Amino acid sequence: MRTTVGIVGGGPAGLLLARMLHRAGVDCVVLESRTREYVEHRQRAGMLEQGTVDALRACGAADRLEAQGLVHRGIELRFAGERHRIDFPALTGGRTVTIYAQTEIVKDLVGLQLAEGPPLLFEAEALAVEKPDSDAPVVRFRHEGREQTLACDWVAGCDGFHGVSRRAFPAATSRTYARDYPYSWLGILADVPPSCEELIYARGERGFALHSMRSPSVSRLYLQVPNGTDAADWSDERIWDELAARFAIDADWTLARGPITAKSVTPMRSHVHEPMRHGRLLLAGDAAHIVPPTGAKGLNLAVSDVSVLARALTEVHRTGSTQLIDRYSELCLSRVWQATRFSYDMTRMLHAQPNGDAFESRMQLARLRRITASRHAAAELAANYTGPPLAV
Ligand code: RFL
Ligand code: PHB
Repeated sequence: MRTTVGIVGGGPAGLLLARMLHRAGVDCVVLESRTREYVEHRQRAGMLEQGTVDALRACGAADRLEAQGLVHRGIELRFAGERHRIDFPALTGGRTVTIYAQTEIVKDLVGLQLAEGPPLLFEAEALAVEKPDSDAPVVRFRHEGREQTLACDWVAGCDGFHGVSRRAFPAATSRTYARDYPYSWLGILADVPPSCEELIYARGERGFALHSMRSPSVSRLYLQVPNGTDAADWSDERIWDELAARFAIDADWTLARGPITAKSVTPMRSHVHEPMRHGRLLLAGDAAHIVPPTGAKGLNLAVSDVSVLARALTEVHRTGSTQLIDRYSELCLSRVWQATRFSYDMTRMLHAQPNGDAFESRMQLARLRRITASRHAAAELAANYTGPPLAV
């Protein structure tokens, strides 16, 4: 098999890149190791920056998002028994965010790609990206029980944190910056209308909690738990009791409970791989960087990477100019590091320290007080949360 751009991974990054390239008339093929069923039901992100919504709209993949997405104009911060609203449009000159599940974005993109192309192969596991520093890189993959090769002009490594693309970078010229956090998130989906209109980020001595949602009838909630926690040790009743305790304020407020339909534990890490390009191999999304979910940046960064990448590959294909592709890594990494910083700050400001560090706890409260007392500090949070405009 041969194509212009071989895309490894059919998550949001790979699928959106394929959609963008296809509309620009650039040939590509997507190889996805899992089944369609699996990728369409993997529970993950839910908060989309305006730039992400715009990018999906620009490539004709936002019909359902526009009909069903929930536009949010703020978030609530809870701490010390108080609630404080951060008003995004007022603080950012009109920016909002949209709640629409990653599962639905993936379903929309898979549906479009299977109907209109380009080729999307499920259960096609890339084994290695070979000769990335030549003019003719190759992806070796296993599909339908046999090993095959995809010869390409360019390879986009969109295969997530555990993918194989990153391994094709030479250790001597690349580097990973990483930070693990001493806590994880236990996430649940529940068939119950959300108890709030906007997301609630709650900080307290019992630990962090987040109330998000998927639709007017489905809630998504998260609890800070110790690393190594087994979701099976948390009964539904224990989860609801703990959530209710963490969201409690010095006023009447009730958390509605309902049947829990999914439960999983996610570790928290920051991870940035530099550079994002080696020869004709370009990384995008979680393959290049991971952020803790507190800032809700992971999916949004994946979309901003592929927006730059699609533009750069289209330029090379149409005009032969490598001007943009030569700046790919630099353009993406400046946004990546800002999102990494923001996610790190949000994470550290809101999670209880497992060792009960009293000084750190006071620092968290001081940061939260600053944000809720100063319009400048609140505007800084709002600008980061809603995200900067896309680079290209
Ligand atoms: P993905 O989604 O991991 O997709 C990679 C794809 O590559 C496939 N693959 C391979 N295919 C072929 N050959 C191989 N050898 C392969 N190895 C892997 C995989 O099967 C998969 O289909 O990466 P991508 O596309 O870069 O997308 C990134 C996002 O999924 C991720 O950043 C977000 O989900 C992060 N995230 C959030 N991001 C937000 O912007 N807003 C949020 O509200 C938000 N909440 C979250 C999150 C992530 C979470 N978890 C579980 C990590 C909440 C959670 C709990
Ligand atoms: C989600 O809806 O899954 C979500 C929202 C905001 C976050 C993290 C996850 O910060």
